[in-house]
Amino acid sequence: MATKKKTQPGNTTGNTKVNELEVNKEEGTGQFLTTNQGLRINDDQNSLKAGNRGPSLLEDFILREKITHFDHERIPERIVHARGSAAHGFFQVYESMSKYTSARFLNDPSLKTPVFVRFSTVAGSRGSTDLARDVRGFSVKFYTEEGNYDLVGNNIPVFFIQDAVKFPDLIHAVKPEPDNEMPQAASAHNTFWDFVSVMPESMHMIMWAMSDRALPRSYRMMEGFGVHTFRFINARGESSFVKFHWKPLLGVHSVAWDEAQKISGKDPDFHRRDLWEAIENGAFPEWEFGVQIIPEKDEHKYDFDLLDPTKLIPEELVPVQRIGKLTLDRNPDNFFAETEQVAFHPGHLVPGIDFSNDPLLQGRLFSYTDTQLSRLGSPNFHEIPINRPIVPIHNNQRDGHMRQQINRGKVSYGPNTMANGCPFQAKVAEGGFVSYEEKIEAKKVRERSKSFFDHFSQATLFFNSQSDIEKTHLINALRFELGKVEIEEIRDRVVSLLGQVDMSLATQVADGLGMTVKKPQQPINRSFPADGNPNDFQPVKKVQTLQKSAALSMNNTIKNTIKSRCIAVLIADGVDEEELNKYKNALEKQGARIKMIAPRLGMIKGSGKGNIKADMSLLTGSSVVFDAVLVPGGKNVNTLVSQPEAIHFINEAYSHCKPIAVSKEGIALLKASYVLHHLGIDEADQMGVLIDKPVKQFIDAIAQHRFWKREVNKVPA
Ligand code: HDE
Repeated sequence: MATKKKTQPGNTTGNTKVNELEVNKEEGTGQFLTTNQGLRINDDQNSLKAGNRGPSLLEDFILREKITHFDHERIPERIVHARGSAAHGFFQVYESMSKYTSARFLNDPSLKTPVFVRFSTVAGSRGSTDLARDVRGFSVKFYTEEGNYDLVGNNIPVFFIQDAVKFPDLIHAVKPEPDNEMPQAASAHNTFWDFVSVMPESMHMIMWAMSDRALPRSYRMMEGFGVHTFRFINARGESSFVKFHWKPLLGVHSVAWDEAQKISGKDPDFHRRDLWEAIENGAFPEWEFGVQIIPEKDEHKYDFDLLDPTKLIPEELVPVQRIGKLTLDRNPDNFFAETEQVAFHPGHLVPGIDFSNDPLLQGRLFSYTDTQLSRLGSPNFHEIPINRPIVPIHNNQRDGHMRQQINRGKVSYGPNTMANGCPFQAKVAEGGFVSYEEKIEAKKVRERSKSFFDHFSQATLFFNSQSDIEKTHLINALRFELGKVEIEEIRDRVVSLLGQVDMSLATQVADGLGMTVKKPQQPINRSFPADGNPNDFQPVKKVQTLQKSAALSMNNTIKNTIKSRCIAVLIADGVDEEELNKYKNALEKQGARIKMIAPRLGMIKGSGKGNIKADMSLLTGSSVVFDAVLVPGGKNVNTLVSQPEAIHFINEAYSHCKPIAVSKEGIALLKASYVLHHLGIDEADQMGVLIDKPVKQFIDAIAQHRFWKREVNKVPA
């Protein structure tokens, strides 16, 4: 049946050519403009006035409705994780995990569970850059047939603190300083490092946060972790401990720190755009869901405490089983309605999953409902479409701000007889949730278990597991961050804490700061109760049984794909079309995205008869937002050599260790740049600079992501 073309009342855009597909996506297509009461509006251009030059009338209910709504458009941003981006998708388990958990979405491989996933930074406000050195949030809402399950994790498997009571302090310390609201989205300032310097439990997380993990290339290329130990419970009520992981199928990759800072200026939406565009282009991001399962009887087997969120379980001790896959395949329709209003909560559980007694997790269980009440403004936040479960809700909760559900009948209490006892409780066999019956015999105390006191061993394990380049990046990050700290005593304390992790690390950081590593001040740990004896609260360092863990280094990640990588092609009039097309076709076949960058926008003349459209000019396109650069041959090279921006493009790509491929003629651009002053032609190949080489070699180089070894000779940024 032929579809009837919709008319567009009131479309007065005249000669603007509107893309029909986009128009059809718009909610108001073919509809009249109305008030929120459904009244059709006749004039949205003029307010009601006493005469066309007279005062506006209070009676203009249309004006008042519109302005009132506008005045209330903003809601408080999240106190942490304010800056975020999200997408829809689905999750499917590979094989039934019923041996360990009764959670239905983990039992049935034929089930496709819808998900909504939000990634975020922690410290910055909503409008801050995506490229801050920061932990990234990785929150997954599973809309399961048994209700919503939220896994609200991070891209780093441990946390700064062990007890929820310290969270407001940590966040106050890292957020902009309260007198002058500076710096935005940055931990490089006095208050953060002051806190760290007297909280040795943060040392393990500091190692991660100062590593390149805190500078992801893309949300699609970072791992996710549940952080806390949780419980799986099977149908027989048996429990095992479990740690959750997300493993990206594109590998784990990062950008360089200098690059991150520049991207923050060139494109502060870099991660948001990357996620959005990948999904729009059909390059759907994928992660495998991993679990480390620890039998209940092994609770005390390790030299760290499973309940301590500053510790991970090395994969050498408990391997990660990959049990399912997450795919993100749809962008939100509306940022506010979905990404902003989504309300995650570690306490949104389904039968088969339960909490451990991790004191950080326990505190979170209070915080997330409380924060939604303040942010979304009503206990009915579960009725916002993005938060609604896919199963019906029946209970005796009623009313409140913005209630959507229209409950029928007289009965809003239980037990009752007037509604035959409905809604009634579900037996376990009917999907009723029961908490795990953990035996607890304890005194009521404010105390921390001594098993939480080793603050350094895993920090050392992390440092030892890094490649040389990763160690250098980490050291430089600490030099940068502490270099921004103005109070010398704070630097002294942090550097001496680093000495507890690794003396070579501390010495190198100290060298960069022009200081020496001092002996730790006593007490190292300043967080002890008023009546406590400081000596009882000092960290201990156990003898490390494991020297290295391969999974902790990004150097060991997957490097076998160029899918969705962005390649800049520098062109100008006279570019060799044949060569250009050969590269373009081969790269696109592997899933890469090509952007043509020319001295100006518009059509660029090829060496033959064709014209090539420039996607960006040297003014709008910057090397820092690309993964690799290609300079095809032809007369274009002469023009490029005369353009300082083109030379800068190559220099930056080189100093950020990106693969560069040039044609025989393109070598002139390398000569005009810094590259061939730093690199001998004979070593260029191994350093990811390919001169007149087959396209296959370029593809392999892009899959390597970066040639960090270039940095060994200290390349200027
Ligand atoms: Fe959160 N955290 N958090 N957190 N958190 C919030 O909840 C909180 C912690 C995490 O994309 C808030 O809805 C406390 C660890 C993510 O919407 C708030 C403590 C981990 C997100 C809150 C922690 C996280 C949040 C702010 C210490 C990693 C973003 C807005 C006890 C496992 C969720 C909101 C999203 C958000 C409190 C510690 C992850 C204030 C009190 C550890 C990914 O409720």
